[in-house]
Amino acid sequence: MFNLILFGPPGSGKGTQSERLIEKYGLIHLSTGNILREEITRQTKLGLEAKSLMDKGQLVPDSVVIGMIEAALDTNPQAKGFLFDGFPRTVAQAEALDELLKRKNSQIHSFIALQVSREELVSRLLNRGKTSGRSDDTNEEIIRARLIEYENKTAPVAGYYETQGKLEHIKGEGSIDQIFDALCSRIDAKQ
Ligand code: B4P
Repeated sequence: MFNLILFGPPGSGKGTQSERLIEKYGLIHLSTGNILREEITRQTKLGLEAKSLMDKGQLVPDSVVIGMIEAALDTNPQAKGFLFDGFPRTVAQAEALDELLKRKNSQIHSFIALQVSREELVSRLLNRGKTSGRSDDTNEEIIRARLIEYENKTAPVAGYYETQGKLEHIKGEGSIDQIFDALCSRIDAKQ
């Protein structure tokens, strides 16, 4: 099994690169953002609660996303490995993930953080908002609130994996192909 966390602020390219990585390495893509948006589309109770937080640029409660990941791990017992995209976003989520994987006699093998400047992130997200229909991408104030939430609650997750000797950084600016190649060489070195 090979389990990878692709980490970085909103707009750093996690979703974009994940699409390519799962194809190349045959991993199951677990994006908590995508799962939450599916709940919103289906107008479930969870989706409606999540939408009100996401539209303010805030994180959804840990218990909700941990439960979603647990269910996704359980429904894919034969997986070659998982690519976690947008999860964990808090240290509590990281601890819970370690515990869930331990129960399956597995662990995180690689943690790669994409580094992108703040102004580039804002510009990418505003640009995506023009076509994606995502309500959290259309307003600059909400985008900046998401970046502050990231600095306060999510950035410390990198330190958690650093103490495990797993943290690696990659420059997330440049062409999508260049970044993909850099990611693949780090992943290949781990397999
Ligand atoms: P996510 O769906 O994870 O959204 P994101 O961080 O905005 O997207 P991502 O980072 O994947 O986008 P990408 O860079 O690929 O989360 C949305 C919300 O859900 C959160 O704010 C939170 O409320 C909630 N949530 C999700 N997970 C949670 C959790 N675990 N706990 C609590 N709450 C949670 O793409 C951005 C844009 O950049 C695209 O338009 C892309 O085309 C462009 N781009 C990508 N690479 C580029 C490059 N190299 N050059 C130029 N543009 C590029």
